[in-house]
Amino acid sequence: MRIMGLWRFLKSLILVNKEVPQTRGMLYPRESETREVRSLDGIWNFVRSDQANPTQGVRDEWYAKELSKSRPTIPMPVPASYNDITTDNLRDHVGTVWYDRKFFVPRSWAKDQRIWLRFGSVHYEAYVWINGQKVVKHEMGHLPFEAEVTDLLSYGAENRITVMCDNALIQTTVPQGRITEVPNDGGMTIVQSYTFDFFNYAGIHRSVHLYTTPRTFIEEVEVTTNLSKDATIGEVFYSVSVNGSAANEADNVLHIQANLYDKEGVLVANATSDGKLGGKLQVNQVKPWWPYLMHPEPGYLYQLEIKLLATNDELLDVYRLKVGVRTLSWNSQQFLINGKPVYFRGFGRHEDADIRGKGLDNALMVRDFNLLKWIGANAYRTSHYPYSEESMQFADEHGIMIIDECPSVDTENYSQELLGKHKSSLEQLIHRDRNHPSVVMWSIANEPRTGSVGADSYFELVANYTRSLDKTRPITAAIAVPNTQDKAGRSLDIISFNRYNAWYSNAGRLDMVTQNVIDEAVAWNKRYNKPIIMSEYGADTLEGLHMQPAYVWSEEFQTEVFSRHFKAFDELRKKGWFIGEFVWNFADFKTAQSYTRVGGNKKGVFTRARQPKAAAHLLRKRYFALGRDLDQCSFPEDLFTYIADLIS
Ligand code: BDP
Repeated sequence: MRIMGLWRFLKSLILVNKEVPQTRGMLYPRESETREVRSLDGIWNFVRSDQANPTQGVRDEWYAKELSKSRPTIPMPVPASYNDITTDNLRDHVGTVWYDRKFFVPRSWAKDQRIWLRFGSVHYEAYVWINGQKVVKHEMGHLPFEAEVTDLLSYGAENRITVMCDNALIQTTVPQGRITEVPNDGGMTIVQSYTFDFFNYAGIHRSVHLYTTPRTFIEEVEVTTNLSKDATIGEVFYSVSVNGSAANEADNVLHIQANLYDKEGVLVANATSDGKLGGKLQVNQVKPWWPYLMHPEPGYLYQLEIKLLATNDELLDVYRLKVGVRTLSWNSQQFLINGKPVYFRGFGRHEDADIRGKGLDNALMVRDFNLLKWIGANAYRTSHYPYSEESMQFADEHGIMIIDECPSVDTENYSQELLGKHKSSLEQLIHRDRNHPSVVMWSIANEPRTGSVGADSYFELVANYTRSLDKTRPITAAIAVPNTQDKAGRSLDIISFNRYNAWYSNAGRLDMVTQNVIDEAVAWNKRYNKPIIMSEYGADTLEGLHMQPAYVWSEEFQTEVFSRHFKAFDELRKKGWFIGEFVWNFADFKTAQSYTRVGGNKKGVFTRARQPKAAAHLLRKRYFALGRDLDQCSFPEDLFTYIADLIS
């Protein structure tokens, strides 16, 4: 018996590198002379299942007719998390919920086109029906999925879409959680627990689109770029794949006409491909893509126009996307963009706001970018999951560098099934984000338990898989185990570490920050001989709480904690391999309920309503000072408040 148990344990440690499903298509929906896009956002009908009976709706075929025929419905906005919309305990619901709505499909769409249904993201698992017919199932929050619905729609008529969404997290989902049945005052209840420190918001989080394509259409576009040594000539390599029957006709050699336009709309390069549908555009006097404050004209984007043509030059399809021309490189000391060393000054963040939770909100996104630029940040990490496609496009436009993180948080209990899902999350992420110039690094996990048995082979497999999908960007993970215990760093290109000196260790001891930060960064570098980033540091701070001398939770304390870290960072910068500092967190955010959280995590530099705490003003001075010192940026006029003639 004992031997059998040991054998089972040992077998669970042997992980093999199995194939994961590959994403197809999923270009961001854009209108063109050959494509139409229609939003299905708005108010949908909503039903929650009984927690004890989550599959009842499937068994009783709620999707076969309007939801309101099976259960009373309530109105629910899309996109939004459903949790904070109502006044009852929907917030803590575990299991499935249902959405439906009706929409018209115009008669004109019936002719010679294909229709696609695309979700920006549904957390965590989604099942979709159109007019009662099953369309698609997708597992994994924060990532898009789509399916063709051409043959399921009624044209010139009303249609119905039904979505079932399941928020349950278990040990083999990404991220992981646990579902348990525990006694309560009513008998037994289902409880969802998780170790990660943000609320498990759920629902249809991003936009739902219907879009049309021609019968034969541009399904994929992949772009990479290069710069000449003196950065005057840019190269844009494009590769296209096509879906549709015209691609299979023997005498029809499809080809691509690729046109590149600058910001003023002037054509700066063009090329015609052969039947392999790929090629190169050369841009003379190129304007490279630079990060914010590293160059007077950051975030420069060209527009790439891809035209799919038949043998007789008949235009089949047109798709346009923005392209930034830049190079990335890295070694054991530095990370460089366009040949220039980068020092990251940024944030860990969350997609989080009151009422809408993790729902896409353009007002919030634009406000956040205004604050990022106001404070002089040049980067953020999409802690701890992929952020909206709209925000990635915004980062491209504004020159904000992104460390793009997959949804694996506190990764543990390594198993073959988890490995498959984890790899799939990276495959979906890279497929979605590979063309964004703002994405400069992949983060394969946050605070994985990399000291545990099995962590070394698990992360080697995850990192190698990520590298096999994209060789143009380095790989990191935000690690929190002590460096002496870590088994993943050897598989990474850049080491990021999270540590809360004067908070989770030596709470309140401002005299125990600077040297500890220096010592830990040095130890990581010594162990792996790779560039080092401090990817999280900070202190919970209750807006409006003031205490002098500084005391934990006060605005004074957060300011002091930051300042002690700045001292360490400046020492470390002299060493040549310390390449960035990321505050935890950009803004206050909601977490699960716990006695360590007052209304959520309060480590924000901004409140949840996006107003600055005292430390924001200090951080702003530092980020601009670094920008001036390293990249010769100029100071905003209001950076220093006038005090007296003697001080400037
Ligand atoms: C780190 C986690 C982050 C938490 C933070 C904290 O990476 O998600 O929110 O701690 O506790 O360990 O504030």
